[in-house]
Amino acid sequence: MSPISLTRYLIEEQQAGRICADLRLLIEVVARACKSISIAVGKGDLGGVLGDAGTPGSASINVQGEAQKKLDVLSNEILLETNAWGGHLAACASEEMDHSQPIPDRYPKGNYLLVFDPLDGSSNIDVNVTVGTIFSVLRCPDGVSAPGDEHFLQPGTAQVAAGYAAYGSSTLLVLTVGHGTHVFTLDREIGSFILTRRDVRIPEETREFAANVSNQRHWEAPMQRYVDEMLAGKHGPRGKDYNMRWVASMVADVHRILTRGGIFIYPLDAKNRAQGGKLRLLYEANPMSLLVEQAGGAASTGRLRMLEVQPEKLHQRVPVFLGSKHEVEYAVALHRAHDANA
Ligand code: P6P
Repeated sequence: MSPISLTRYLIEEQQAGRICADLRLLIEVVARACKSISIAVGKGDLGGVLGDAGTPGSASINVQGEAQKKLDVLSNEILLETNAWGGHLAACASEEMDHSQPIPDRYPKGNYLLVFDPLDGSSNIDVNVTVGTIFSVLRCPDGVSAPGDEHFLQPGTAQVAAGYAAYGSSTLLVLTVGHGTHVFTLDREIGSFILTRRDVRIPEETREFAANVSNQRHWEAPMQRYVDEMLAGKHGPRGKDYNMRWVASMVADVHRILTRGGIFIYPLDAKNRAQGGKLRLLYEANPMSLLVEQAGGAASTGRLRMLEVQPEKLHQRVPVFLGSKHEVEYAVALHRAHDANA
């Protein structure tokens, strides 16, 4: 059978009545932007786009308080420009922008909101480690012609599509429109994303965890216990040896989990407690959680199903536990037991 391109997959989803033409167009445009970002990332030093944005001695700092990389800024610009004129969006929001940005009045507006992390894991760019783009699609509320930040504050269950592009040894687009999670690989010779894994399933059990364990002393007690138990191996309470991986690029860690199972944890810790966590809800945790749930996994803040969190701020941060269902359930149970005895 001839390869199925992203375009053909989306047309078949539209013909099956699972998505509309506007959403199909929006996803195609985001995929096109990701191809452009992949080319920019792939040039590395030759493209003059590595290193920090801003000028020597005057770094460019984003709303997160993080030093922006040149590729953060470039990726954000690519996503905004590519999505401006198509007529399928009402507004965009980004990790790299303080506030959401309406589609310019000179262009037609659509019924969707797009929120993204244009280049997640960008601290890894200068050391040539996989980075990615994470995106989430929401409906613009009916009757809202000039959406603002408050219209993006929808729970993860409201997402109509979510995905990421991974700029690694190959460039991948991993996508859900609410009917399974699917992997597309960029064929650079024809410039198309080709369906390479349909309906990914995450094993319910795992022996692999992803955590920045250097933060363990700052975690809440149940999470310190959780990781200690795994480190104790087969002679410990869990009765099995675990492996650990931490790329410090969520896209890379989540893709490994979608591919072979595992659990990704970024617990609340003393350093980030005031902000509510490290990872952002709207454009990291929610899209990744929808992809993981659509692949048979689970995603939680440790105390609440991630997709049911009601956002209160555009750049809200949350603790994240996602991946193999039974492993996430165990971590959640430790939180519940801790809270019950508090
Ligand atoms: P740490 C990247 O900055 C990011 O937002 C995620 O991609 C990644 O999982 C996490 O932060 C890494 O955090 O504290 O280990 O650098």
